[in-house]
Amino acid sequence: MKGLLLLLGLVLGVCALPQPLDGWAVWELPKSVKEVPGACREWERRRDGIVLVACPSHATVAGRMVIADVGARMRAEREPNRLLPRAIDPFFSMFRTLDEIAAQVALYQRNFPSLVSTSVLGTTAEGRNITLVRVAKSTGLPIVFFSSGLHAREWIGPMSLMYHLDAILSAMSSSPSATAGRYEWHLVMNANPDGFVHSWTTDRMWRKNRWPNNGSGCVGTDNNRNFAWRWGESGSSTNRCSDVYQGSVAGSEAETIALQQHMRSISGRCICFCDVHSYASSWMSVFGYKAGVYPSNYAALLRAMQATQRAAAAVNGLTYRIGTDADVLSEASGGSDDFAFSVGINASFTVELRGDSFVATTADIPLSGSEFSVGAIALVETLRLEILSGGAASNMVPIMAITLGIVLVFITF
Ligand code: 0X9
Ligand code: ZN
Repeated sequence: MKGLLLLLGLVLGVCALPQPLDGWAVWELPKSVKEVPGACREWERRRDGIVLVACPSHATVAGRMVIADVGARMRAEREPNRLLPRAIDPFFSMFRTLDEIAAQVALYQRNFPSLVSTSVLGTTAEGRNITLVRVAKSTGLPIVFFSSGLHAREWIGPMSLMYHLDAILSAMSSSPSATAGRYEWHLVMNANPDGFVHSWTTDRMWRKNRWPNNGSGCVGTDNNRNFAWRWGESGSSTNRCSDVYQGSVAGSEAETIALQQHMRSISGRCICFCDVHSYASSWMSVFGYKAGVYPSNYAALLRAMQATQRAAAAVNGLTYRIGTDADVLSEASGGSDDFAFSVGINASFTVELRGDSFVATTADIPLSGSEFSVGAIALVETLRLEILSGGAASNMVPIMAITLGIVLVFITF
């Protein structure tokens, strides 16, 4: 009992400690300014080249304030959201650690043993498992593969994917005709568990994995620049200290290898891949490697994204931008979605969830989770119906055409 109290005191004590960034503000510097002002630290270097800095309250900064007190914002990530509606599981009241996410998945597995199963897709540098959660009520259904957490600091991603898992399980267990029951869901909550743990324990803004780089003090590769299709062509770096380091060779990283292998193994049955990131409120399709370049089935992908945009906007009023990755954000090759498309998963997307920072608020969790889940259902339903009608979203079309050809040859002779 005494030990328990001591432990409780220790935990409360640690939680009450001031964050090193207490009272510090995050500023967006004007585009022309690349130098970090004296008292400040670099916070984030955005893809558009704009630098965000964290500065103590007394510093005068010429720029736009993005977060007034980033220390308080970070502490709030672990404070329960008191406004969370009662109907929503308290799991979604704050950001959750790797272990808490695993425990919640195990709980779902215990509660819905006939629907949920898990398997291991790979093991990381630090020996953690990359776990696949599979949800299906029967065999042979079209597969939908969603992955999140490839970028460590994007904590809203795993939370939103967990929200989707919760939503499909409630729907499937309460109604035999639920839309979610038409699919075999493959969900990877944490595609980069080492990086995720590092972002919790050491550096909140960590993005890459944690594999040490030979001959360099800088650790890690950006997994979303390491996939083995058009690797190293655009938006990535050969500098091992860069946040967009592409890795030593294409597909060199444990996380990339695990996802690539899984994509290849399911591509014949997989109607949709989506990689979940933050933050830009955009739902994008391939291609990411080059702007102004479109897959041959882009019209179908655009129709699916439009349905998603409408459905998601109806939930909380936020309209996600749509288009290709490279057109909406910026060119970057070696991404997961481009690779999935290259192995025959003909509908391949990246979603950038809501928020004004990688450090989102706990209020963002149910908002992001609900609009992501509703948007995802609209996306896959549009694709499924399109495929049924023989439309351009199908990767079954060539297979069906070949089969029909063979049958015709047999009939003729
Ligand atoms: O740059 C990325 O990897 C993603 N944006 S983020 O801010 N989450 O880092 C966008 C990836 C889009 N996909 C491709 N470029 N293939
Ligand atoms: Zn990301």
